[in-house]
Amino acid sequence: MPAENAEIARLLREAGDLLELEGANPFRIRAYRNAARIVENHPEPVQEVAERATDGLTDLPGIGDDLAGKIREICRSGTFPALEELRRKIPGGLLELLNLPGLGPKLARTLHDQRGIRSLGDLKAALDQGTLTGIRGIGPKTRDKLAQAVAASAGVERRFLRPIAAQYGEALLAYLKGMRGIENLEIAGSYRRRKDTVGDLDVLATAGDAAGVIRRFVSYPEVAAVTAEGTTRAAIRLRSGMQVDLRVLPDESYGAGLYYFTGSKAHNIAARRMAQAGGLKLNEYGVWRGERRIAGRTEAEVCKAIGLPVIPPEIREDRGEIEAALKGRLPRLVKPDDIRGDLQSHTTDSDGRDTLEAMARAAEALGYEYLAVTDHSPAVRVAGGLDRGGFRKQRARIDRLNGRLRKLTILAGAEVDILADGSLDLDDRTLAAFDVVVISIHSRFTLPAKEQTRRVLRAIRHPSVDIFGHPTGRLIGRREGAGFDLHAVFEAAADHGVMLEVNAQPERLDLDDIAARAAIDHGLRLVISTDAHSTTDLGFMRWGVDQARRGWAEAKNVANTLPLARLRKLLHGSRA
Ligand code: DGT
Ligand code: CA
Ligand code: CA
Ligand code: ZN
Repeated sequence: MPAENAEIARLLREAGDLLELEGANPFRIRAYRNAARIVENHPEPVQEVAERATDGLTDLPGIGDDLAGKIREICRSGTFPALEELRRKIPGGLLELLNLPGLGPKLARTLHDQRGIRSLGDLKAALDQGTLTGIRGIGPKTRDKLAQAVAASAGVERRFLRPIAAQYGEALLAYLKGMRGIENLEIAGSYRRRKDTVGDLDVLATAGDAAGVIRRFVSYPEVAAVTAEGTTRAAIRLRSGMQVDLRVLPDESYGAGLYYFTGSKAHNIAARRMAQAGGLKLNEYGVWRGERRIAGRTEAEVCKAIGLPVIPPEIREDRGEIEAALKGRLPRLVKPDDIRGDLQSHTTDSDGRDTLEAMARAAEALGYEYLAVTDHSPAVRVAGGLDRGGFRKQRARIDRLNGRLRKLTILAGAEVDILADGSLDLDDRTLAAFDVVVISIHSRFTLPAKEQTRRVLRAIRHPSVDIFGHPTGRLIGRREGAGFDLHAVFEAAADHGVMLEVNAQPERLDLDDIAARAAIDHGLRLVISTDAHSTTDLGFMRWGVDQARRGWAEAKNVANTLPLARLRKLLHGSRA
């Protein structure tokens, strides 16, 4: 069994977190986290890289001999000695505390050293009993914040970003496929609906030998616990914490089971109501007229029996898709093949990890017609933002590079910060000279809604702006987005010809599905951009396309499906 990249990354990250709790050297901590990110985003299994050549791993950016050794050790044994030592030294419950918003390693260490708090449960008890008084650095405000965080965490289930779920899910499917006699095999649920986060995986299979499939499933080497085991269904928890449900279905029910377990629950209820109106019963075993099953083998057959075309799983959310289907008005959702270029990317000139030239070659290799290079403006100091002189020099290099490139055109752009008062972080003449201007928020996410709205509206009205990038600024599971009035902003964007981005970074996917659809309903055009900070990040496009599909986006709603000449006209038009 190869170790998945996500699993290797998880262990490296855990080591980084534990080191941070220990108060270790920040450079060591960062080295682990960088390595985790590199491994996680690497397009091929890192284990294969390691096996191919002795220096394969150290060729990856940020991975030296030491980390390479640890990764090889993970591939071999599922862990590495330094991590095991850290785990022995530091209680695992402390890691759980770090997941609370506002609770950093320093505070976690104080809680541990001063009051022996080793877990979320300990913290809860200490708060309840009021024993967190009299600790230096922990005043009433901090206690309130902790109490809120603990209360909020109670109802929160753990969800996985879709690409991480994909790595665990695909590896499990590959393992199950190794069994002879498996026929159909698919992951249904939110995963098949391509939702941005996945609560658990719902695996469906058909096979002559159901008991054999169950046996193989519960013996998967990555299993941490078997939580249910029956004759046709079982459930496991993987070492990563991912839960997986398995159902082995009879052939004649596979389509009905697939339809049912793909969901969503709300869609199922609406579909069942439709079936009932036609005198039929719909459940996970089939479509029934009285006692007789009239469909069930394939999803297409099931849908046809209840009078529906097959609705793309991405939009099965009971948000009007059944009505649209009945009227023959289902959207023709945008596809990865429709994408002709990427409209947000970064290079080593600001905080990207690859050079302008390398980014251009990688975009060309993807078959793109254009790539907008949009390095940061000066306000994002940690990102090494460029000033007007920096952008001017970069422009000259882009012009020379465009002279040499055969198929690809680099569009000279910038990702310009929206400052606190809604003004932009570059002067008007500099802004007017770009081919494409993306604006975005990188600070002050918590302004009151009214102020935040005023700020964004002012930025959108600037005549040089083309695209509002990762509009809310949310980071899934880590940061709520900025709370502005989305509809007021959409209206202003429509008035000023500003396009809205669906940022394809797995942690952002911002706009989300609902907001993307609202933008389209406001007559806005979307762009799907990777916001790549390296050549491999350009591969994030598929996650952005999935999110746009969940927002009912067709190719015509997405600007970067246009050929370059038409895109240029559109960008030029927005400057009018
Ligand atoms: P998740 O796992 O939270 O990301 O979301 P899902 O949609 O994968 O939900 P899950 O795993 O609880 O259930 C998988 C599918 O099974 C769900 O999308 C629809 C179906 N399902 C589950 N419970 C019910 C139910 O009570 N009624 C109906 N009609 N369908 C259900
Ligand atoms: Ca699920
Ligand atoms: Ca489930
Ligand atoms: Zn950046």
